[in-house]
Amino acid sequence: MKVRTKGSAIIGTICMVASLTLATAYADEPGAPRQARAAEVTLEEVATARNPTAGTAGPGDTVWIAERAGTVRVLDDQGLGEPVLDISGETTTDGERGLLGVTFDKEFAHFYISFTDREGTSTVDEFAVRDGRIQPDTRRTVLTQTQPYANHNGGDIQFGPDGYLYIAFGDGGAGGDPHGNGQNLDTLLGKLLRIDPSGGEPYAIPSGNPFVDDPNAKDEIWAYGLRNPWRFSFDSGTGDLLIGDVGQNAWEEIDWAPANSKGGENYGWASMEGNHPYRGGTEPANHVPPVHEYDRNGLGCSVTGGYVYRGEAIPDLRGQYVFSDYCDGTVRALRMENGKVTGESDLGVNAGQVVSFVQGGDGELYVLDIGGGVSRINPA
Ligand SMILES: [Ca+2]
Repeated sequence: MKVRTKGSAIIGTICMVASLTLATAYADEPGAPRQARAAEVTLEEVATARNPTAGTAGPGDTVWIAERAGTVRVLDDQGLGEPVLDISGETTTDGERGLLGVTFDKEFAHFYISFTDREGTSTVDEFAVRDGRIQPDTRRTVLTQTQPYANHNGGDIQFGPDGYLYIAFGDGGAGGDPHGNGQNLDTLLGKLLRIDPSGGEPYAIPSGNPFVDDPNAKDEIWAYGLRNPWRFSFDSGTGDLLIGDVGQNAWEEIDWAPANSKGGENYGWASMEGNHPYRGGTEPANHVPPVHEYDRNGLGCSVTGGYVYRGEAIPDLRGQYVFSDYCDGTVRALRMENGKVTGESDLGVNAGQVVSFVQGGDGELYVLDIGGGVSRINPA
């Protein structure tokens, strides 16, 4: 899913082999420095899906899993059920396309899907939900965005603690942001959006959005300067925002904003890649640098943002941001205090080609391998 503009499968294989080699070397050197484990965990594969891409907590302690080709299936204690939604005739799986995001509103009254349609146009649709079931005849399109290329669609959708719907779009694709979308406030590409789907038809703009008074900027924009914010989340404990923004060739990054942010953050792309000027770019004066970055020389080549763990089962992990990488599925954790990373560790488990995390209603985390695995992170 991270699929860059070049042979990603090969990159992924190389990354995976390199990391296995590193892990082995580590084990053979008792004197080598070792990062303290954030917590002792194991992965339990609880289901196998068909190319799962995203998921969300559903009503009644269920977890709803989106499959890339266009189906949604519900995971409960009986396992993964038959599809409850099937839009496979309306999407494609070329490039980085497909069904890319799903979420409920806070009351489980509406279900939202984010996908690329048969023309590659990013589309967010809404369904009413009654008694835990999608009502197909209530479907409506909330927002669309045409895409110039097949990659960097972003597509994650999440409701914030403010009750508004946030939508992440990548820069439109190709490589190096050829149209300058990241820094252009007159496009929704390369942005995190904030809209109110229940406040108008097809949606309302929250009055506090940062650019509503700027005639040269799209009112939907919450934050900008993003390349491919494939996965983002809100800390269910603090309300802070965390974004995993996939890098171009050198730096993978995690961006952060506090719960009391007024929006308008410029995360730098394509002037910056992580903390580094990109292609001779100049750092924007208002650049908000990542709270964490990593290069391509170690673990991975395409960050997959996750969640701050707020579950009960793994007390040592509470308050840490759990994330991974598509090319090296080592599950990692960041300790954070007031927006600063104070520690980084790996959790000693590898979840494969990690395309997404899902936070269950109980706060426990699941990790999705695009190859099929749906695993829960359990205490060891
Ligand atoms: Ca950035």
